[in-house]
Amino acid sequence: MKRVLAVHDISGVGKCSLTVALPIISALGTECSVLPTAVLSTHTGGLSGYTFRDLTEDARAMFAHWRALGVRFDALYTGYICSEAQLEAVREIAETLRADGALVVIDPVMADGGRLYSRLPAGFPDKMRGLCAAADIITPNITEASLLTGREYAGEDVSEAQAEDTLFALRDVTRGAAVLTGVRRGDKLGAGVLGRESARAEFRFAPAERGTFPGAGDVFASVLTGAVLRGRSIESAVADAVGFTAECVKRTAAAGSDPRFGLDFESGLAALGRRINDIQDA
Ligand code: PXL
Repeated sequence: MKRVLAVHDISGVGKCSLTVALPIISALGTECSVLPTAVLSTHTGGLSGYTFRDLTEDARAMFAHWRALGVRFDALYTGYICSEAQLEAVREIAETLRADGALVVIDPVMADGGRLYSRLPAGFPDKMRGLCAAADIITPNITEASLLTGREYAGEDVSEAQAEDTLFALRDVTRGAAVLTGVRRGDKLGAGVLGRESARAEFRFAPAERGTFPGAGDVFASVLTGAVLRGRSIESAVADAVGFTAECVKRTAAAGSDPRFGLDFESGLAALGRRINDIQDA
């Protein structure tokens, strides 16, 4: 079985980060080891009064212990990182694992809706660009893409042509493939992907719901990572991730639950696991 090292926070309530990555990657048949970046009572998106324990000091020591034990990782998958010092430690870990031949997936979680997440310092996007340079796959949303490429943020409504331009600019930020999330087409929402050697971007869309859904980006990137590790092409994995995330959003909206507390991904997990695992067996 392959093993991925997931580097995200634990938000105790409000399904995102590790509470999403662990079950999804496990359901897709890959061992998910974790390096928690911070422990919070809830995520910081639209919920106030959360507790926050920064685990920056633990990152290097945890990784050093695993090296001493001879633990091997087939992939690194990073998300919410909470300080510039932690970004630097994670960048070193990414370089080390990459030299070992691991797949490096960087979700540059730092901003949405045109704004940097609260608590993150102004210099964060520049340093995040350094981490993306070590990636095989990066998965920014439109705001994060503008921060990484230095292109102006002009709102969430981007044409496919603009999204393709952005994907080409993003590919200069990484050594790998670029995936852009949150791309709209009419009343649909999806993602674009530009493979390392591709001459053209490809897009996948699914019906969208109104409103914002914290944690949706983590669901998307976790499915993408799990699917690629099971041997799916990046384009197929993007299609899997768009389809699954849209189903979760639809269920959550239909249930009328408060979206700040996360997506109903659990109800779809068994079917997702069967689909990806069956394709492997076929
Ligand atoms: O889902 C992204 C995310 C992850 N972790 C924390 C967050 C957010 C988004 O707000 O606050 C702690």
